[in-house]
Amino acid sequence: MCGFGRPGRRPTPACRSSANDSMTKRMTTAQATIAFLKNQYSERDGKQFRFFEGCLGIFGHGNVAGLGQALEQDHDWPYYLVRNEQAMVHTAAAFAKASNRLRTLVSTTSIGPGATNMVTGAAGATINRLPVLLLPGDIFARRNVAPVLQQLESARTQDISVNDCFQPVARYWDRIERPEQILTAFPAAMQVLTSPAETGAVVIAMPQDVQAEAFEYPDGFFQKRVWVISRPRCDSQLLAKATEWIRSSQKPLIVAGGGVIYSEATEALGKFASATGIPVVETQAGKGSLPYDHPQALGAMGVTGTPGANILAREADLILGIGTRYSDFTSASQTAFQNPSVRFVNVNVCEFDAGKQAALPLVADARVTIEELTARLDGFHVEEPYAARARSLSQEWDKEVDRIYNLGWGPPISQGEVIGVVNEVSEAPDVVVCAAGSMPGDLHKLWRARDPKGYHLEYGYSCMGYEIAGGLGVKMASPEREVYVMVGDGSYLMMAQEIVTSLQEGYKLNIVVVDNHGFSSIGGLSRACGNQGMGTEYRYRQNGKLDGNVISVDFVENARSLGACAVRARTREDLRRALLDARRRSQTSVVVVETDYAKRVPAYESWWDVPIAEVSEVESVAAARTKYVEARKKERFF
Ligand SMILES: Cc1ncc(C[n+]2csc(CCOP(=O)(O)OP(=O)(O)O)c2C)c(N)n1
Ligand SMILES: [Mg+2]
Repeated sequence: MCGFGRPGRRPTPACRSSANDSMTKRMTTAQATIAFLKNQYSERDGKQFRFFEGCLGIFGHGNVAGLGQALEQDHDWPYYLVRNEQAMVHTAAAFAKASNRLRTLVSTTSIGPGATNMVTGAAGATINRLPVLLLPGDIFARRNVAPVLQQLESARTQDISVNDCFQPVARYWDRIERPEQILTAFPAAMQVLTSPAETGAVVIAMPQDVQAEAFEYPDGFFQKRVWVISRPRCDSQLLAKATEWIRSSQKPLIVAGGGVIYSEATEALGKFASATGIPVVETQAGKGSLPYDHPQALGAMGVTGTPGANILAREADLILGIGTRYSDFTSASQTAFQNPSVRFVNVNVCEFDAGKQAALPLVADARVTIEELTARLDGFHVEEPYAARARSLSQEWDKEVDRIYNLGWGPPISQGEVIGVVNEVSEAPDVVVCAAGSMPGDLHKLWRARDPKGYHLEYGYSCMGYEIAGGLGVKMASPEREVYVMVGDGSYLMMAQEIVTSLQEGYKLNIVVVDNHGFSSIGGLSRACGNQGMGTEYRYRQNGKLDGNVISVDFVENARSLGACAVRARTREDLRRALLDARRRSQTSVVVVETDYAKRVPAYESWWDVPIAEVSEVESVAAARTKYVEARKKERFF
């Protein structure tokens, strides 16, 4: 392969074939990048997918003449112009999540601010274990014209740019200083992106000059390559031991995480739970693992969990954690599992997660392991009193959801009722999307999931602004489903601009803006910590304080100005009607509903560690501290 190992960067045009006779093609780094990416495929269970369905981007001088040129001359690979680089990464991550990580989108930016705008999105993707490929432009490798526009200068080194900010939030990070480096960088990137255990944000910084440089690339680089996503099986001795542990348990409980859904193990889990009678609770990422009315389903667990799930977790003597990272919201800051002799068995493709909670680690794919456990546990069933207890807790919860859905509060109505109306108007295959504020907790508890892909919460990073951008990614991945984006007024004000992209591309979203004039979530938290909610409501400054009149933002006019169809709903009936109208429409629609800031869904049988000031002259803070110190005593080490 001509050009390899040569000190010079430009092979001679005559050099067309290598010693083993493979042909080469003279292309720019950017052209070769696009040609490579288009030909990558994933495969699982015999089904193949084009791994990169297209490229999202915003051009600037750092990519327009390189990647921009390559994308423009290529007509059979979609390019999507978006409005904000952070949003673009959320869109790509949501697309990947909705596709069970079998497909994703590429993101290209200019250098400088365009690039660093993606850092938040990259962190979100990595934390949520979602594959996204980011190609930020970078400063000249040639260096002679430095400092270029938007370059970070350093007196210490010339080998630095703002793209180094991506290092801690990327699962693979690289910078292409010579055109031939992509021959090794991109295959390595693909390896990480398609590994269920390793995946996350992959960042390949592309210096502006190198993007435009040409090289004799070997044809082999552009041939179709299929990355098989396997279903690894675990060590058989550990599996035998896990079986023994489960058989000898009195109160086993399954914690279903995102891995159950990504592995498409939901059906297998349903059968396993039916056969063994073991109750199932779900994390945010795992919600939808079972339909809400499955006999063994106890719904959400942890800080935002249902009473039944949290009571059973507290008492369980064996936790079978499948595809979960055990975030503090799941473990209730390590207070969830109080049985002194509780043991953990973790099924996880990722060794790092499998070992958490001092568990017996079954490092393996969720689906095949559930199937193997089902076979090995043949004849095992939890005892009837335990099964009956789980059943009755589940029935009680169902009544509580009905109560909250039909509260008859206001107007302004309660957030629980808004969730009820959206749940009732939406159909089984539809998707609800949310990320930050008070809604994720309420949705986790209250949403009646009917389809494994129907509940899309970004709660690893809980990033305000993910909602609309993420909704767009979900719709791009599943255009046949109606997508319901639930967004708080705070999140909407942070990032609503992808409404324009949704209209541009004809990807219809149903957006519900829940307007409570501020941060109901953080306001509630502030008060729970003994404070008075300073800085958590949108109010005018008055006498030096932010406690004047409510700032009313006209979200209807705002959404209309972006081109969406928008209406206001005051009552539950208004909301239902508006959502039914939106369903019939083909273009993005926004329904704005005012809710009562203070009418919250309670927490049930759980706790979250948010440290309270150890010393304070404020009585309520001191009181909160006393309670906090007491509650912390329940935190356990495993
Ligand atoms: C990017 C980002 N900044 C800050 C936060 C911290 N935070 C979590 S919820 C929240 C308020 C959200 O307000 P809104 O969207 O109106 O939802 P509400 O709390 O009213 O339900 C804030 C500031 C965050 N999660 N993400
Ligand atoms: Mg709000």
